[in-house]
Amino acid sequence: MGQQIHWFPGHMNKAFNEVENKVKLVDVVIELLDARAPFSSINENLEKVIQNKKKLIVLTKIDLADQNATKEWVEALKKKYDSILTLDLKNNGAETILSKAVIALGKDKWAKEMAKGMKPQPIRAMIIGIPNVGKSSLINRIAKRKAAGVQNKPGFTRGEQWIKVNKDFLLLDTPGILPMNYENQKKAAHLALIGAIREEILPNETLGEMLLEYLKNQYPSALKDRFDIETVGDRLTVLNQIAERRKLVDSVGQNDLLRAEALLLKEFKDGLLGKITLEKYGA
Ligand SMILES: Nc1nc2c(ncn2[C@@H]2O[C@H](COP(=O)(O)OP(=O)(O)OP(=O)(O)O)[C@@H](O)[C@H]2O)c(=O)[nH]1
Ligand SMILES: [Mg+2]
Repeated sequence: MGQQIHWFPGHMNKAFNEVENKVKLVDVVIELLDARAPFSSINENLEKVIQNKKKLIVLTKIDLADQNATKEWVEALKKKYDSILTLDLKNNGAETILSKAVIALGKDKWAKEMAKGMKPQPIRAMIIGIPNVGKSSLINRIAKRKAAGVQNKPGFTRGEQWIKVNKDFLLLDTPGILPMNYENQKKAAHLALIGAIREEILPNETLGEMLLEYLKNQYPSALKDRFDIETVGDRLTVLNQIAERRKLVDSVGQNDLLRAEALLLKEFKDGLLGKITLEKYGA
């Protein structure tokens, strides 16, 4: 393929430094990972920065992911991180579940405070994650009907707004956006397929090829169910079939394969091809 992935060290460092600074303010870091590509959405570089913080991993968009694959990811991630949750933001219980997990991770801090004769202080947490992973959705969900920030109390950095989730749990109201893993093309492609990379760092042709190859091997019925394609042939054959089924015709009356490919990618991203996970644990 040979495409070069553009790398912007300046931007990356700036985004990373911002997260690094904010992490200093909290006890618990909540990192969101897209359940369709957990491996590519995790930022390994951050591990060094947050060594002494508790880490809670939340798999998001589980409604779009393959349930069995998600279960396997949860089991695997449990071994590596302090706590793992899957959150369905359409479910009312999300706030309570998150709160319980955060407070459980803060118990050590409380023990230390009490040992020093202090009154246990609320656990402070922040949400981090790559673009489009659901950070704002989760914060909005939690912030709903909550009192305004508590920034006027001593000990809080000016300009930082905290959402008082309950008496034991304060959440920083702005998430940390993590730079993405561009270090290899496969990860970048997965991030583009799930919509975490907006710029066209990889051409649709490359993404279409990868997606079709993956579906053929892992989810052969997805194209049948959506586009009535019985056997998955090569990319151009499939694109022609999609163009025909959806009546996508270009200005000279030919099947419009560019639009067919864009449509395929969009429908995958929107979950219309079914519940599909691009990365299986251990695969
Ligand atoms: N299907 C589904 N969509 C979700 C879920 N959570 C968030 N979304 C959608 O994903 C998109 C991105 O969500 P945001 O909450 O804006 O993500 P973000 O991490 O704040 O994104 P940036 O601010 O761009 O970094 C929105 O269209 C949400 O509606 C989920 O659990 N399932
Ligand atoms: Mg956001």
